[in-house]
Amino acid sequence: MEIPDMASLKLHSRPEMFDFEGISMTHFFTDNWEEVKNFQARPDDILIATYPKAGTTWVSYILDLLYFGKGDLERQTSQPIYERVPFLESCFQDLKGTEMADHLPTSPRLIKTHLPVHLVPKSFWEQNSRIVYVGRNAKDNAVSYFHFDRMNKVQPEPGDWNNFLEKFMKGKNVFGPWYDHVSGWWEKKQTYSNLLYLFYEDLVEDTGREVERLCSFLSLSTSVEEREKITKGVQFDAMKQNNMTNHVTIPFMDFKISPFMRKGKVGDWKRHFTVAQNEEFDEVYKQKMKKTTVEFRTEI
Ligand code: PPS
Repeated sequence: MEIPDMASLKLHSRPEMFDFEGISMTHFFTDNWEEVKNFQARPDDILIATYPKAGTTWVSYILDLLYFGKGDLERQTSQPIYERVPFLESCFQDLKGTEMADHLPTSPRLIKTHLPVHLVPKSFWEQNSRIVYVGRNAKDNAVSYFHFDRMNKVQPEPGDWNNFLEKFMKGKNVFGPWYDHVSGWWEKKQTYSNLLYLFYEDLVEDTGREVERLCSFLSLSTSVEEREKITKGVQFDAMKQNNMTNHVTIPFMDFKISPFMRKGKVGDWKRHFTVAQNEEFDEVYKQKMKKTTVEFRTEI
């Protein structure tokens, strides 16, 4: 079977959002739902799970380099990261994440998902696959998601910043409420030992330390030199310059509006939130997060 090329896709109209299994979704992530639900995970699969804009691409690239960075130059220079690490539930015309994953020649397979924990295909749990979750503080996550929805023509119109923030606080974004996502996965970690929960803020603070943490979780004996090389290669500026990781090849993203590799910072929210917005956000946050023990840093 021939997998279509992302660059050939013609998708120009913004989708509607609707309720699906308790969260807001667009058809791009539900059209292939039977295949997603019945996806056959393997014991050596590594699932990279995140709320959108929490550092998916960053951790995908780190894992790709850890496993396949040595030797396969062709992979590193001509295969975009979204092909190396398929987006499980995505269905852009004939380009389906499940089929891309099924056709991956590599072992382990690295697979990306934005699904909340309760919607993850059950075979991942049955196979005891390893999962790396990345969480990012709500304020920076919201800002990043806002700019993404502005530039990505297959996302719903974000409206203006105030409008978007109201929607975010109500949990009406694609893939549902941030609050439930980060806390649902956090609860899962208490009972499922093959889950590593990383924080975007920790990655920014000390990427090398987090790469080491990943190696230890995955039982990889990557040398110090190799880890240092990888840590350098995955810094924001390097990934922004790298056409295999900066998403320039995706035709429905308008980089004139905002680049995919936008800021890569902790605390950029301060340039977006007004004092009033911040106060309201903190109030809502307290309510929504009162039952969970997961904690985020909004500055480092
Ligand atoms: S997506 O579309 O959901 O897969 O996006 P995702 O990759 O999860 O998140 C994109 C944001 O992550 C930032 N990013 C990085 N920050 C720091 N260092 C590195 N290396 C890095 N790589 C990606 C990216 O810039 C987006 O955040 P913002 O705040 O918009 O810049």
